[in-house]
Amino acid sequence: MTNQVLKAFSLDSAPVYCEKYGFGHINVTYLVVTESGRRYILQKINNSIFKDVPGLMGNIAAVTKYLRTMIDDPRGVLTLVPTLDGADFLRFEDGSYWRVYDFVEQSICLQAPESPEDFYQSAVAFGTFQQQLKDFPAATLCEVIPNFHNTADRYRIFREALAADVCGRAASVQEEIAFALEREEEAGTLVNMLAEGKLPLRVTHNDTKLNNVMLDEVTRKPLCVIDLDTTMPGLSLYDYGDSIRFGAATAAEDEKDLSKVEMDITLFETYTKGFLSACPGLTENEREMLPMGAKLMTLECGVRFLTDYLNGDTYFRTHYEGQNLDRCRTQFKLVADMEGKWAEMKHIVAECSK
Ligand code: ADP
Ligand code: GN1
Ligand code: MG
Repeated sequence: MTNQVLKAFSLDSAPVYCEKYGFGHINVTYLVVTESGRRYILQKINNSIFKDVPGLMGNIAAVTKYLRTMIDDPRGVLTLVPTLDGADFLRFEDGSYWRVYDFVEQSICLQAPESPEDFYQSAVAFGTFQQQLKDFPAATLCEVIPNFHNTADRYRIFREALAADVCGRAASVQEEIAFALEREEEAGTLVNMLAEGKLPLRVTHNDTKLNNVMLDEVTRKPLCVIDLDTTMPGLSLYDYGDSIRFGAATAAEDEKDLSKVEMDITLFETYTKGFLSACPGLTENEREMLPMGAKLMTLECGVRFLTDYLNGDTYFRTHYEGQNLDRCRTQFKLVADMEGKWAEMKHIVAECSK
């Protein structure tokens, strides 16, 4: 099918290679190589998760066009390859949605930092992304997934899954359920502050995993931020927090041996420095809430993995039975670890804010 799909796009020459690529949990990504040797990324957009694909693609087209005016290196922003009809995406005859990007060449994409400097540079990348979009007209973006990082609402959905228990899995995960419920009261902290006008609404990426940033393979400095599907109005703390959740962890998101899973406080400090240096305009409240951003994004992600486990693994792509439960457990271990390091996290943020 990908052959048929590729025919609809304005590639430089005929495709000679097309294979699955990368480690995303949501879309299906392919690496495409054409006769000339040029490389592209083809993606089948997950339209059961993203209900409004034209709206989503409108966001990506607008944001990438805006960012392009601010950069010199063409690799500094994702470049959509149009269809032969000049559209930004294709709706294929079977109802599936597809898009093509130029491959970001001479780049690296990491699943875990290979050095603190790599992690620092990813912080600079996400901080810069937010800084560059500070005057972007946020109201023109559609809310791709409503309440995406509304942690309180994620709990509501979790409670529904728990009550339905469609797979009969709840009984076997009582410990995880209790862990989540013990922290439910905190879930509304950031959304409440937003509602009270104590935190500003910004244009944010909302999925700031380390593998959503490309670094130059030679300089290891940031090239661009990718995976723009969830770019929409949000809180700076979502972007900061999700990066800590994923990149400051000492083990993979689905590590089974929880003794290996910690939040590395040195990496926490490294990221905080990089993010604040690239994004100096954060308000005092935003800076003060950075540790809470890290904790709530991690807790929320754990709750989402647990919800998906209860629902029978219908949202996140899994490669083995129980992977979502493993993912949930690493997130909860990280939350517990952050709670133990809370005073230190606060201290680091205060020092980096001086
Ligand atoms: P998902 O939403 O499923 O995570 P991504 O857009 O993050 O999908 O793509 C998955 C992976 O494909 C990325 O982590 C990265 O390794 C690779 N990738 C995506 N876009 C590009 C690109 N334009 N150039 C090079 N690699 C890319
Ligand atoms: C998904 O698309 P990907 O794999 O970068 C998810 C994020 C989660 C992440 C957990 C649209 O991100 O919200 O934090 O998995 N994206 C969506 O690894 O739900
Ligand atoms: Mg991704």
